[in-house]
Amino acid sequence: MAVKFPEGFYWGGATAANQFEGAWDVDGRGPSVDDHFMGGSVEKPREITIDIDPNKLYPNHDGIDFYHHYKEDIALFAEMGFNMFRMSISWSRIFPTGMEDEPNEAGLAFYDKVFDELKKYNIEPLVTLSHYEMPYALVEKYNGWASRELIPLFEKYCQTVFERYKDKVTYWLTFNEINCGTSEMGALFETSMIQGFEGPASAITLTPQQCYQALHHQFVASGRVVRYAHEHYPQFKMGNMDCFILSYAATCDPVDVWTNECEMRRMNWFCSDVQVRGYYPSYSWRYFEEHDVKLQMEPGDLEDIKKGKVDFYTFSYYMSNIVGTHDVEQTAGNMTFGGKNPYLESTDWGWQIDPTGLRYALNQIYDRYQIPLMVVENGMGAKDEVTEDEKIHDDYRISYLKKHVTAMGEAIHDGVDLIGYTWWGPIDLVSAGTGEMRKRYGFIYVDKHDDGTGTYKRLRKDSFYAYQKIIKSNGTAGLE
Ligand code: BGP
Repeated sequence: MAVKFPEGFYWGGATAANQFEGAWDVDGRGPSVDDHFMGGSVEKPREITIDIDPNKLYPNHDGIDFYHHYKEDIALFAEMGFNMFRMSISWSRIFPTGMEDEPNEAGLAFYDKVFDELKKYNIEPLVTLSHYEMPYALVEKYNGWASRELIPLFEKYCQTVFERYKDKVTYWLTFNEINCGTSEMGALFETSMIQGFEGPASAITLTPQQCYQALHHQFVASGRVVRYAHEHYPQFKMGNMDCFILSYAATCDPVDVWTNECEMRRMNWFCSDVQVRGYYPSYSWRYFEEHDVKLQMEPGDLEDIKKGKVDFYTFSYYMSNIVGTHDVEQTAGNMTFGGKNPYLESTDWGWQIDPTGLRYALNQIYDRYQIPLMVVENGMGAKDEVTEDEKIHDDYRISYLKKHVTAMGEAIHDGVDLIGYTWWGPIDLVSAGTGEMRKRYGFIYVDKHDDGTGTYKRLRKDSFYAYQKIIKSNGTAGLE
């Protein structure tokens, strides 16, 4: 049966300010948390420093310099046929420390230019309000989302950008991969609780109490912001964003099946159950009891969560894992480690490639929530070779793309209300997990390297044309 995507389906790409804008200290921008992260690799975790050492390399400082290349880059996205572009706003470009009363006009003006450029090509922006980036001053003063004080500061920032861009942006996401906050490694990125910390990112220790308390603050912040948006800008569509790490039971031993169910709840369902349904799921109370979590709440918190339900559900999907109680070999993955599945192949970074899992995830999510879905990140990090005549033959990426688009077509045929797909890193950018440039996701190659060298020249890879063909036919051609 041929894959069929609905009319008006959104095709595009996804990015995050800290990973591609560069210009980290330009036009009044304040340092953001990720400006304190050095580069690493799978073997060597990213090093975090309290002070920024001019003799060290911080890859996010320059990113791929979208700040000065946005016109060229958006023209390339338009050439591929994008009708949606996911990006985030850098909070510290708008409020350099997060605590100013007045926003930084130069920062606001930059995003005006970006949105105007997108409009020129009829590309709809999808804006993440917080994508692993908060002003570092808020880490220093409040230890990130550990503190309730962040709620009003986040509200002020959101209200500022809502008012400024109300005629330019309709689709908004509150927190990127909020569910990563349920685990230590993810919480490091997601909740920025690294006050006074220096050393390898892997050395961070956080208790469940710290993680879930920080998440509670984010749920309240998200609820208030969504509610505010609905009341003041009825045209806005507000979404959540989860990192969906699908897991399968490693065996049919019922104990494995139950263990996996618990893992699916923790990793994939807990945060979206709160943000989509508007309340803490029934299973969370036992989990809190058994993990020594005592949430501190204030009157009105649960009401804010209830009144701030999202309109659509979005997620990233890269891979799947297996979970079980018997001997399970471990492999690396997105913000996590997980069991190795003997039926799947992996990328060079150990992420297991599972397009059928995407169809399965889409069905599971839609059955549970019955609201429109978007896949707002999916992609393959790989090492690319540039030939002498400046070509990049990335068949592996094309194959990954086709299989995942086919899986989405199947899910739509299954009855899932899927409305958009934005490939992660349509242009090469700095990896979040490892800080590497050589882990490339793009359809567009950027001449920028891990040692900081490079001309920033952009080149079209073979996958550029493959995606262009898929988009042009609205997913009916180019999948063979
Ligand atoms: C997601 C993040 C992105 C992105 C992507 C790929 O978890 O939302 O910011 O980076 O994963 O991960 P990585 O960059 O570690 O390869």
